[in-house]
Order: sequence, then C-alpha cells, then structure tokens
Amino acid sequence: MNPQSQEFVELPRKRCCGRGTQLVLLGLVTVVLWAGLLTLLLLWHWDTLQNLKQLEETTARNVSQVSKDSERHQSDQMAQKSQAAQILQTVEELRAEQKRMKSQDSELSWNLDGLHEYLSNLKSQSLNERRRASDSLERLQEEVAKLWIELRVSNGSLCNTCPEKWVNFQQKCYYFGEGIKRWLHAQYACSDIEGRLVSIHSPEEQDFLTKHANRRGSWIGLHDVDAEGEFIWMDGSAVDYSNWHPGEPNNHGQGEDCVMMQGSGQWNDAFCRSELGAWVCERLATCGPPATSASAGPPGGPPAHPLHVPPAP
Ligand code: MMA
Ligand code: CA
Repeated sequence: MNPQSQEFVELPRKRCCGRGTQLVLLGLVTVVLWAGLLTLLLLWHWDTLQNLKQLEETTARNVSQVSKDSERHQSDQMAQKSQAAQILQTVEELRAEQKRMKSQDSELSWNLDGLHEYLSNLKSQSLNERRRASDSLERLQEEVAKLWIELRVSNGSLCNTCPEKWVNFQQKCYYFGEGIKRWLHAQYACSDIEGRLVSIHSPEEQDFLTKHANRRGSWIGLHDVDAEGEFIWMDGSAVDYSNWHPGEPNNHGQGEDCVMMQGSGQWNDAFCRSELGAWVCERLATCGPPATSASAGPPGGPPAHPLHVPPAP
C-alpha cells in the first residue's frame, strides 16, 4: 500500500458543525426539496388546468360549430321539404291543367266536328239552292223562248226551222236516236246535240211521235227518280197529258223510275239501267222571217238554241 494514501486516510476528519446544525440543515434541505416538489406539482397542475381550459374551449367551439351545422342542416332539410312540397303541388297543378286541356281538346274536337257537319250541311244546302235556281232559270228561259215563238207566229212568222236530221212538228223539232242505251246515256246523247229527252203534252204530239218512233220502244223524258210515283218531265214542264199502257206505271221488280214509249206509243215505267234501242230528243224550232213585210219585234230574235242553257258552275 501507498504510504501517502495511508496518510490521507489516516487524516482525522474535521467536524463542520454540531448535531443540531446538521438537523437544521437536513430540515432545510427537506423543506427545499418539498418546496421544489410542490412547485413542480403546482406547475403540472396549472399546466393541466390550462390544457383542460383549452380543451373545454375547443370542445365548446366544436359543439357550437356542430350545433350551427346541425341547425343549418335542419333549415336546409326544411327548405328541401318545402321545395319538394312545392314541386308536388306544381305537379298536381300540371296534372289538373293537363286534364283540363284534355277535356278542352275533346270539347274543341267535338265543336270542330259540329262545325264540319254544319259546313257540309251548308254546302249541300247551297248546292241544292244553286241547282234549284239553275233549274228555275232554265225553265224561265224556256218560257221566254216559247213566248217569243208565239209572238213571232202571231206576227206571221213561220217557226218550224229544224237542224238537219231533226223532224219538225208544230213549233218543236224531234230527233229519233237509235242505238243501245240506258236512260241516262240517252239523256247525255240528247244534250250532246243541244236538245233533251222529249216531253209530250197533247194527243197530236203523241200521234206524231208514235208514227215516227222506233217500233221496239224509245226512252222519253219522263221519270220519278227523285220521288217514287211523282213523275216529272226533264224540262220541268207540267205533266198535263199521259198515255200510260193499261196497268202502268207499276214500278215492277227492283224499281222502275224511267219511262219508255212502247212501239204502240203507250208509256211504261222501266228500270233506268235497261238498255233500249232508241230514244227521242226535242228542241224548240227556230223562226224564219215574218210572212209580211211588217217587222215582228226587234231583229235578231230569240237565242239560236233556246233549250241550251250553260250548266251551273
Ligand atoms: C216487264 C217490264 C215492266 C212492265 C211489265 C208489264 C216483266 O216486266 O217491261 O216495266 O210493267 O213487263 O208486264
Ligand atoms: Ca212498268
């Protein structure tokens, strides 16, 4: 062992203080230590408090934010609900409007149908009136032409001029057509040569026709096409003479509305679509110059073909 260290160890320890002082020092140290510990605890507590306060504040902020959000959400939801209700109402209104329009549409189409019917009635009415007016005009022209002829005859004129192939009797001309035709086509054949199917008004005229007409029968201008049993002449003149075969008219079979003159000259109502071999047309004769030099009315005279009336447009 080192003698020096031996020396050091062996140095007698110098006592610093007395036992009381030591105790006081120990107490002081203890107090200081407790104070430090307490300070630390207090600091920790304060810090914790601060943290808690912060946390509380944050939580309060969050809660208020959440409640604000929820309020906003609620109000949004309410707005959406009211919007949905509004949309529903609008849809209902639209449906009602659609229904109303549908009913209006059907009413309009009903009205339109009515108007169409009214219009077509009006059209047919006006057509009928036009036809009646044109018939009356034709009859008046016929009357005028006949009066004119009578005037000319009374003034000494001879009114017996007929076109070629026409036969004169009194103041009329007759055309005895031959060929197979139904009544309607015989009518067309007459109007093609500015005449019409014959009308018969006296036994003399009938005798003349009987002598000249085809032996197998000819169509004449008498018919009851418009009303069964009501026979009328094509020229609208009165049915003031008749020469029916006994038992006729009998409207035999499917209906007989057109009249033919048999070979004997007697009349028979026949089926209008029957094909007969002959027909008789007539027209008024034209007048020559007066027999004397005395003038009979204005020069020019009646229309060249008094029976020819232009058809209604
Ligand atoms: C035919 C036809 C009629 C007519 C009778 C007369 C059979 O039918 O010409 O129009 O009335 O004969 O018997
Ligand atoms: Ca008959």
